[in-house]
Amino acid sequence: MIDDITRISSEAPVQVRAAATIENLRDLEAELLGKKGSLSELKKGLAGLDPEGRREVGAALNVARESIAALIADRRAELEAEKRAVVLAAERLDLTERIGGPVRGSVHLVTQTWDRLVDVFVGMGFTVAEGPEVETDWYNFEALNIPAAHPARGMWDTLYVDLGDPETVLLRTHTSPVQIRVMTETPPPIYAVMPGRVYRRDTADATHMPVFHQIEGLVIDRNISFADMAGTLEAFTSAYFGGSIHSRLRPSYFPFTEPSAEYDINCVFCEGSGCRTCSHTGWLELGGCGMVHPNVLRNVGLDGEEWTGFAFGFGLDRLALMRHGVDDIREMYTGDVRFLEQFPS
Ligand code: FA5
Repeated sequence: MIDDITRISSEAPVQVRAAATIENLRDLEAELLGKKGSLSELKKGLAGLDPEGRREVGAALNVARESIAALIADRRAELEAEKRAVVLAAERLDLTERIGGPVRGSVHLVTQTWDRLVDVFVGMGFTVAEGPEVETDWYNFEALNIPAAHPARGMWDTLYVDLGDPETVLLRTHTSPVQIRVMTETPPPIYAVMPGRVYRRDTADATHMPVFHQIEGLVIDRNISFADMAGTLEAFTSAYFGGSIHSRLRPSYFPFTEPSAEYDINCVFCEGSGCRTCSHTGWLELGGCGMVHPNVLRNVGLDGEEWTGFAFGFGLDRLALMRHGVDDIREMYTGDVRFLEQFPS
C-alpha cells in the first residue's frame, strides 16, 4: 500500500500540471481525492491492517492527500488567472488609437455651432439669455398661449418630471419658455437670442434626437413688422451660411405667434437644384417663426398696442448638419473621435 501511495504521490504533480482547463482539473481531483478516487480506495484497505500498519499507512495517506490537494489548489489558481487574462484581453478597450505626441482635443461640433450662432447674432446687436432645462407647465405651454388640453400640445411629445402635481413640471420641449422669462424680467426693447438644450419623446433617426438643441430669437420693440423679421432672418442666413444661401418663409401655425411661418434655407448640399437630402425640393426646413401673439404679450404684462415683436426657434443641431454637410444627426452624439476630429475648433 505504501508503494501505491508513493506512486500516486509521485505521479500527481505531472498529472496536475497536465490539466489544461479548470474542468480537467476538477475531473482529476475527483479521480485522486474524490470518494471513489484512488486514495479513498486505498483508505478502505486500512480496515484489514494491524494497528501499527494502520497508523503508518493512514499517516502516509494523509500526507499524500494534503500534498495533492495543495498541488490542485495552486494549479486551480493558475488556471483561473489564465482564464481571467483571456477575458480581460478580449474585453480590452484600446484607448490609445493615436500614437505619437500629445493629443489636443477640440470643442464639440454642437458647441462650435452654438458659439458661432451667438457670435453672428451678437454681431447683429442681440444679447444672449439662457433658461432652465426643467421647466414648469406655465413657461413651456400656458404662457405661450397653449392652455391645458389644447390640441397644439400634441405638437410636442413631452417628458414630464415626477415633481409636484402631475404634469406640472417637465423637461422643456423647446427654447420658447425662455422668451417668457426674458419678457417678464427685461423691459422692452428686447433683442435677444436664447440657445439651449431641449427634450422630446422623439425616436432618434437621421434628423431627430430625443435630446437636441435650439436657438430662440426674440425681438420686442415699437413698430416691429413681419418685414423686419424676414429681413433679420435673411441677414442671419447669409452671415451664417455665406452669400449663396438664402431664406424663405412658408405659412405655418404656432400657438404663440400670429402669423406664423416655417423658416427654410436653400439646400446647402445642392444649392437649390434638388437632391435626396432636401427631398428634391431645393429647400431645407430649419425652424419656426412669427409675430409674437397678442395673448403672449398679455401673459407677460406687455401692452400689445405699444409693443410688437417677432420670435423664431431654430434646430441648432440641424444648423450644424447643414453648415458642415453631415447627413445624420446621430453622428454628432456617438462620440466617435474619427467623426469629431474632422471639425477641429
Ligand atoms: C418649435 O419648437 C417652436 N418653439 C419654434 C418657434 C419659436 C416657432 C418661436 C415660432 C416662434 P418646432 O417643433 O418646429 O418648433 O421645432 C423647431 C426646430 O427644431 C425644427 O424645425 C427642427 O429644426 C428642430 N427639431 C425639432 N425636433 C427635433 C428633433 N427631435 N431633433 C432635432 N431637431 C429637432
